[in-house]
Parts: sequence; C-alpha cells; structure tokens
Amino acid sequence: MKITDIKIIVASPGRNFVTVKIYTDEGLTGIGDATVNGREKSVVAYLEDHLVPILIGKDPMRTEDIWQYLYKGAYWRRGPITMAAISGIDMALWDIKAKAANMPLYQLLGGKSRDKVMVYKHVGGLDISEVVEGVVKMREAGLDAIRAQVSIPGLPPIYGTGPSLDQTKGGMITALPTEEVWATHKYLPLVPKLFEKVRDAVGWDVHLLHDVHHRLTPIEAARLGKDLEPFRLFWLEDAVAAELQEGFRIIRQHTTQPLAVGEVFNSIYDLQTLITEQLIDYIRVTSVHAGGVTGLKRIFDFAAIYHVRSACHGPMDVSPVAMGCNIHVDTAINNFGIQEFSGYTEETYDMFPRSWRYERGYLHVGETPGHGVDIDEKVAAKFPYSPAYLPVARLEDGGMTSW
Ligand code: EZ4
Ligand code: CO
Repeated sequence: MKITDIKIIVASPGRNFVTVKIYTDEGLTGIGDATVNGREKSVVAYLEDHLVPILIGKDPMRTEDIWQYLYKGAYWRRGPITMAAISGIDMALWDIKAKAANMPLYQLLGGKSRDKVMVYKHVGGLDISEVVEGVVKMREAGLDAIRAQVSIPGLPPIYGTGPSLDQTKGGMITALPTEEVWATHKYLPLVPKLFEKVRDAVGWDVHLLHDVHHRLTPIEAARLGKDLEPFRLFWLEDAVAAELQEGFRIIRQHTTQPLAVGEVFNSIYDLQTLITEQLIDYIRVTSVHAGGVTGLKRIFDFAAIYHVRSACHGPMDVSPVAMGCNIHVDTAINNFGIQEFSGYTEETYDMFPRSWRYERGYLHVGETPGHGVDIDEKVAAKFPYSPAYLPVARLEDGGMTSW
C-alpha cells in the first residue's frame, strides 16, 4: 500500500480543529487530530510544508517506522507543534491499518481489557453553593467522577470555574488573549472549604477531582494537598508547572494526596523523572499531543511499570478523533485510570460521525474497523477557522504568572 495524498482540514464547529486525512492507492483513507488550542495554524504549516511532501509514496502500514522517521528525522525533536503534527499522521495511519485488518483499533493494541471507560466531567461556579448545586446535578446525570472548580470571591472569574466558561468562544476563549487575575493566598484556603461542602452534599461514593492549572509553587501545592487530605480527592491536577519535574519531590514529601499532571506534555522525556521516581499517580498525556496512538501506548506502558495510571486529557479542544483514539487505548491497556470528557457542541458531533458513545458517566468503544471516527467535509466547510486564544494570567500587581 502507498500513501497517495494527505489533506489538512481546518474547521471551527464551536472551536478550531485541525484534521489530517490520508489517502492510499488501495482506496483506504484514515483521519487524525492535530489540534493545538490557540496555535492551530502553526501545525497546519508544519504538516503542509514539511510532512506531507515527505510522506507521499510511503507505506502507510509502517506506523512505527514513520513515527521514528518524523521524530528522529526532523533533527529538531519534540515540541507541541511537531508532536501534534506527528500525532495527526499517526492516528490516520493506525486508522488505515485497522481498517485494512477489518478490526476496531483496540484489537491491534491487545484487545479489550475492560468493558467501559470511566470519565470525569467538569463543574464550575462563581461561588461554592453554585458549584455544589452543579456537582449534585452531575451526580444525578450518572457521573461517578466529577471535577470541581470555583472562582475566587473578589476577583474576576478565572478560567475553568464558570459554567463551561472554558468551553465556548462565548465564554473566555477570545480572538485575542484575555488577561485574568490570580491571587494564591485567596485561593488556597478556599479550595478545602469547597470540597467540604461538596462532600457534605454528595457523600463519599463519588470520585472528586480538582485542577490547579499550574498556578502554585511546590510548597504551596504541598500545603493544599495536606489541607485536602480529609476530603479524599481522586487527584490534584497540575498543581505546579512541570517544566521542573523535580519540583514534585517537594509535594510528594508532604502529602498523600494523589497527583496528576501532563496535559501539556508531548514526549516521554517530559515525564521520565515523574514516573521513575513515582512522584505522580496519573499521567495526563493524550493522543493528539503525545505522539498519536504510538506515543500514547508507549508512555502508558512505561508508566505501568511504575504503578502510574492513565488519565488522557479530554477537553473540547481534543477533537472527537483524538477522543476516539484515546478510548481505544483506554479500553486496551491494563493501567487505565480515568478519561476526561467534556462533550462537544452539536456542530462538532455532526462534523465527526463516530462509533464511540457516551452514556451516563462512561464511554464505550465502537466496533467499526479503524478508530471509528470519520469527518463530514460538507459540515466542516460550513465552519471556517476563527482565531481563538486561551487567557493569560497576571498577579494583582500586574506581574505575569502561570495559569
Ligand atoms: O486548559 O484544554 O483538564 N483540562 C484542562 C483544559 C485545558 C485546555 C487547554 O487547551 O485543563 O481546560
Ligand atoms: Co487540566
């Protein structure tokens, strides 16, 4: 089999998605997700200028060799743009391979290790009572795992705390970055109060999660971990920016609060220290940013050796294609932990016909050959690219900070 053509489709059915479509001389096609939120066009240029020309004529069945060719062969390794481009290609190639085998992708990854995939969804609110109300509703909707975020009284709402503020362009995803305000000393005492109220309302038979969005220092995160211990959270996510993996040693020394990190990682080397020193409990890499099906499976197998479980990033900017690939990997591996799932706009669902399905807190893998997600290009054509950025964060004195 030979690759005859590769098309890059950019569309914005609620938010921007970059989709790679690979054509072969045997008529089989495959698609992959290559979206990097807020940097979409850089991936398109990388793909169109550099990867498409060198892939035409290659054998699409050689998924490992093509992955290595694009990774090692670039000389300039890693990075979110490069790795998203490789991810998009890799997903499309696995789609073709599984279609050629006439099997759903999970069969090529070892078959089913579980029947369904537990997800968590997000609840946000401007104050604690709003969040508690949202968590109760979410529980009624069948969720066994729920992420809760609250705004800081006296400060403007921050990313991730509003009712889906982080999910639509009508919220806080804007044409130019908005600037938010962050104050750690106001946040730290608030979060334990939130989870005390949430536990009072929904009890202990539910997994509760919280995302710090990289905003603390290690010692501040250690304090938060200790203060949250009575409420037995499933995890504390992105407690600190993890460029310095060793920073997690400080958190780990002080708290038994389980830790998760990795949604911005794109290579196994971003997490090597975290995993081998068992500084975290869940690794949050996702197919679209960590090297496709090939990269994701490699990282999770590595993590398994160190008792670290999977937790694929799965917000709305991880497209239904990448979500489909995540679900196949989630279903096949032994060390599955949880899958983030925000759901999508109706327009997005129309654009990506798929065989996976969501039902009351769980995702179910599809049985169609390939990864089971397709793109309706007529629908895509109705939603042209529209520039959108994540917000940035400043301290109250105006200094830039992590968000
Ligand atoms: O900030 O998807 O856990 N989920 C998250 C997301 C991310 C965005 C980045 O594009 O933290 O909301
Ligand atoms: Co997160």
